[in-house]
Amino acid sequence: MGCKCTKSKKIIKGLVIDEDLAKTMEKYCFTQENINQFWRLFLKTDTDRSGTVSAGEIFTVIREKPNSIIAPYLIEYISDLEKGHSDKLSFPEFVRSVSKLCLYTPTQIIQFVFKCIDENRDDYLSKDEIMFFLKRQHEGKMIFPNNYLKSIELFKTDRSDKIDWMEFVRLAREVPYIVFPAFRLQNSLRLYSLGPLEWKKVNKRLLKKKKNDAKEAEIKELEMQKEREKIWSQQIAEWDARDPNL
Ligand SMILES: [Ca+2]
Ligand SMILES: [Ca+2]
Repeated sequence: MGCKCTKSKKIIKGLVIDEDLAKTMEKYCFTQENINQFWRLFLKTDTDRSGTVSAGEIFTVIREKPNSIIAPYLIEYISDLEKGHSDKLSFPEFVRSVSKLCLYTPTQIIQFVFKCIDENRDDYLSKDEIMFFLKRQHEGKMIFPNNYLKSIELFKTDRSDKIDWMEFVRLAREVPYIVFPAFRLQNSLRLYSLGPLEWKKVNKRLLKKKKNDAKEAEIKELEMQKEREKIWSQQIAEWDARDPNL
């Protein structure tokens, strides 16, 4: 079932709701006011007025520096989301990307970090891949402190070249700073976009929509079942009414 909440309030000046954006609004059950808020944020973020936003521009608006420990996570997130385009986001892409990250559950955040580090995309992490991720530099300076690397070296694994998802969850518990910046990024994006309270409301609406959709699917299935039973009973009746002499 669609969401009726997208029809309230007026569209603000300059904002164009194309098919792509309308789909995102429907998917995330956004109100018109939510999209207006996103538009205001987009204009504020797009400081060079290019019509797109870059990771650097997002850093400014969420008050982070390019050498902050959350930088590698945001850069990975944007480049992974919009592969094939560029490292710049149009307005519909911006809304979609920010929303996706803001609505991630804690497990999804850890999965996202796993994906960021899994350079060769084989669904395993090697200690080398983790080291590579942590050795990132900005303008010749290390982003992560040296003791981060030491903790990874000391972390006991069954095999240092094949850390699977379950083992990574254990690592994230024992060495939380590896996932902590991603949670901080989510918090900042929530704070500077719709605000934590509004994100809670969006979550509630999404949950309600999910329940309604499940209910509708159940009703549809029952109707189909009734229809199938009707056809069967008609066929049985025809069978029973047949002339036994034929
Ligand atoms: Ca720009
Ligand atoms: Ca890998």
